[in-house]
Amino acid sequence: MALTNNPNVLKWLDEMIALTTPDKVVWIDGSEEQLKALKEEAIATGEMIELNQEKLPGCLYHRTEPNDVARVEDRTFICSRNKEDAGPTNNWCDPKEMYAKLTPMYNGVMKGRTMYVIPYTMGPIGSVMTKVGVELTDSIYVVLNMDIMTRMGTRAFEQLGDESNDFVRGLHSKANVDPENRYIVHFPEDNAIWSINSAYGGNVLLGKKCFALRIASYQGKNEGWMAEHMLILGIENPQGEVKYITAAFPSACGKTNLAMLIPPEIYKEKGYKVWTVGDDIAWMRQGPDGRLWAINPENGFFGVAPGTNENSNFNALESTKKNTIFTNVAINNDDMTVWWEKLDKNPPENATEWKGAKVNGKEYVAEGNKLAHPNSRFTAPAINCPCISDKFNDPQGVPISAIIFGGRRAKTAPLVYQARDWQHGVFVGSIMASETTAAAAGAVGVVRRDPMAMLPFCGYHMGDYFQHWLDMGEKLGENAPKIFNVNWFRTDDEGNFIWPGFGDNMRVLMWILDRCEGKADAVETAIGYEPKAEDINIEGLDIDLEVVKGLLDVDKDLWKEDAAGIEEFYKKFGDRLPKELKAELETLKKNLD
Ligand code: GTP
Ligand code: SPV
Ligand code: MN
Repeated sequence: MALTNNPNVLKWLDEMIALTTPDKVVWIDGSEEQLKALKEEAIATGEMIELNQEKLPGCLYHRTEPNDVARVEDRTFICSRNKEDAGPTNNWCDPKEMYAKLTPMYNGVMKGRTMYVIPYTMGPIGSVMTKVGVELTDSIYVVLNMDIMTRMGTRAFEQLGDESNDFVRGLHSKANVDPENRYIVHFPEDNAIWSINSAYGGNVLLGKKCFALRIASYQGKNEGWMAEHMLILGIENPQGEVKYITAAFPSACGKTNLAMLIPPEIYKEKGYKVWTVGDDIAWMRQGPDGRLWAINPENGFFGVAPGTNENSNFNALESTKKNTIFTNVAINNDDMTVWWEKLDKNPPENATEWKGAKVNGKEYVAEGNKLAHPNSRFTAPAINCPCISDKFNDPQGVPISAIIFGGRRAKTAPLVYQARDWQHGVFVGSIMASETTAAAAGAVGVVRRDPMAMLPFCGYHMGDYFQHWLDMGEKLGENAPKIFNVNWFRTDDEGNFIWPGFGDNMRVLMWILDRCEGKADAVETAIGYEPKAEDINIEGLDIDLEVVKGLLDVDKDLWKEDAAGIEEFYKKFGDRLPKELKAELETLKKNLD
């Protein structure tokens, strides 16, 4: 039984059924009974493993192919009609050519399988910011993840209505999970996403990176709003006032952790609290009051498991205690619970590592192996999070006071600095660089430019994207959030992180908020405003003022090297690089002399 009368949905669905020829088509209404039956089926076929239902109620385990454990940037395409519209940072192919190449691969691909029709929204039901997607997939794992990550089911068709054509068409088949024929393809002008031969997270949960960033960034440019790779958090002061901040860090660089941080004792005892609105994606637009407002389009967290523990991210760990799907972590066979690196110091002896081999976990780890894949993840419902914001489902979203950029830099970038104004802030975001992580296939630890943490996610020409940022600043005027840059990852000569990070990052956020309220001083440096070292509160930490001074140090030689790298990077954008950014680069070079 069709769940909608919308002719645009029905016509497209008919075409996709004719192409992929599934044995059966199942409409996902989102009901408890339907989800329960799907879980049982996935457990029966071995696609999912049931975990200890006393210790981890409602939790399931899933393992992907070893060649299919992360996003694949070299197989991700933006197929705009004009090559220039995809820009120099995206893989491009002519849409006609790409459809012609993929169509035979989808031809009959669901024969012998069931097609699940998943209606979902990105954003709270009823918000003017919310958008609808429909994903067709042959994977129960996708259905169960989409249930956690989005608002899924009949209510999404209600949001769409019977006439609208404004929905993103997602077609996914795991096919044979063949890495040589894996494609993650976006057709921004058709509102369409085709994903094939993967069964992993960001490649197949099409509401997330594919829609909510790549397609949505393109829509945002055309419609005057922004789709960003940003967490959203609220900081409540002892008077009960909450200020909201967004932060863009590249994949596996600390968004989930910052979004859920637990304030250090010195702030907790005064009554400060942190509330999570989102941990990965923010959609932002100017509100009726002129300020910038943000919603989190997602409904759950697809978070990095390794490194998550009671001390580093208590709230994330708590979020995974029920109704969570674990992907590519290790299993403790004694009690069917899960384990990953740094969860605790006791790898299970009777373990199954992420590829599925039974091992003695203690010995295995002692020999230098990893029990969980470095990009293993949990999919946890946002409502599980102890510090979820009461504005999480608010259709208005939250007003943003500050925007933070940041990456993983062993050197060069200081602990924190503030942009002189919005235009300079856009420059600061555009020159972001970060060491690559396991979140994408390929080398790890290589510094690359990743503007606004959007390099793998911007669905159009990045020069136009910079211009869109400048235009938004123009529109926001005096109401524009203040822009900052942070770096938690500076290392000493032995390669150890100098800054304690995690909850202690609150100390930096407090300076940022004070700056927004005109309550803190700053020193002007070649790269922007920095705090006076004594204005970063280090009470209760075992680092001293000298260490903070070191973390704030701007090494002009390193920055000159960086400026040369930026100049090289900017050349890619040709005449689509806004002249304002070129001017900012000249100012930086002058300041460094
Ligand atoms: P995506 O989900 O891939 O977009 O990543 P994310 O930005 O949400 O990253 P996440 O918060 O999951 O952090 C990734 C890794 O960085 C984890 O292993 C964390 O333990 C580690 N990490 C996070 N914050 C800090 C920090 O302040 N300092 C240090 N040293 N490590 C951190
Ligand atoms: C990221 O890589 O930035 C993620 C995980 O948040 S994925 O959904 O796989 O893209
Ligand atoms: Mn991400």
